[in-house]
Amino acid sequence: MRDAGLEVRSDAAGNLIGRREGLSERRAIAVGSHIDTVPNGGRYDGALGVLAGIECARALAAGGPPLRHALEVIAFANEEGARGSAWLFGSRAVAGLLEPEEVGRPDEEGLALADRVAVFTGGPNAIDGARRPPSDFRAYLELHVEQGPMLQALGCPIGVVEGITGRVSMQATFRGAANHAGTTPMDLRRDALVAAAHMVLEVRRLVLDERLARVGTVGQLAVEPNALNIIPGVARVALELRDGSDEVLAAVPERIRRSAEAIATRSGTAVEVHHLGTTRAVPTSPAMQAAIERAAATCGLRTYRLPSGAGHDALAMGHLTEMGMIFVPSAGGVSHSPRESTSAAACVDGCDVLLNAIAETDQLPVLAGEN
Ligand code: HGY
Ligand code: MN
Ligand code: MN
Repeated sequence: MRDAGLEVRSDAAGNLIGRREGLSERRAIAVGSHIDTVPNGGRYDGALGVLAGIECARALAAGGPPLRHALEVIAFANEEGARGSAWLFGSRAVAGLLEPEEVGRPDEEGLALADRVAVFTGGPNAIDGARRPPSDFRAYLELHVEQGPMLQALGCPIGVVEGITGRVSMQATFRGAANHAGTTPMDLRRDALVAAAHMVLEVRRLVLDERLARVGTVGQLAVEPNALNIIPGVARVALELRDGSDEVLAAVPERIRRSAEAIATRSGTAVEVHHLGTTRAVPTSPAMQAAIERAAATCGLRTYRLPSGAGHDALAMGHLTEMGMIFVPSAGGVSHSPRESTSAAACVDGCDVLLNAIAETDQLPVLAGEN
């Protein structure tokens, strides 16, 4: 970031922030995305937005009209929540949206996010130091691969995101009785994994048959003692459901809880259901949608408006300031996989539109409180 004319610092949540002052206004136009990814993920999810932000800063430093506003390029930490299930961790720390319970919950290695962050920030409550006021920003823009099939299917180079999905994440731990796989009669078993297997299919049924949410996924399963010849005593599933409507998502925890308890009763097991978190859906700003469309027109590129089924740091930043997202096509709509791919030409298109969207945003009316 430094060779792009940016002063670089890291904050108390592990985000990296590069900043260059503007001609007259202190508020920043912030761009960026996340530098983490998922296990066995792809090379574009997050990385494209960070590299494009740095490239825009470099281009602006090398020439072009000086901006009225400051420019910030932010590389957010732990957007995927691969550590401790708190997704959008770095950006929600900036927006002040992290729940104490999330950062205090031990993760799969028994360490809480607050402990992990304290290692490099010097204190368990330092995460609050990452929080920033709305008055720091004029707007936030994020370039990201679509991670879906729409743009490629339409042959359209640029997506203008209308809104970012909300999500409910939960955990259900079924407890039965570990026992000998060879000597325990089938009718005397209390098999926790059988209960968890019913839960996996129930999430799918609730979404497909009852329309509980737009999508539902069980992505994690842990079995104890996890041995070939032992009837599983404990089985833990982690699940998430997503929808663009907060009202739809509000009904999810109680419905999932009821289903888990019914499965436990039928299977002779006990179940503990934890609601890990709810992230509200956030619309993008109409002014940012229009700025992106003008920027794409300047680049001679067609656009298409679409919702995002994926979560993004822009969702958290949308709680602080006007927010917009630019999508470029994903080959085959694939993401969160080594097969994730976006052409170099599409990445360049996205970067060009991001640069012009920064310039368009810089011309928007100055907000009160600018100094
Ligand atoms: O899970 C998501 O939607 C994003 O990739 N973090
Ligand atoms: Mn992702
Ligand atoms: Mn992402």
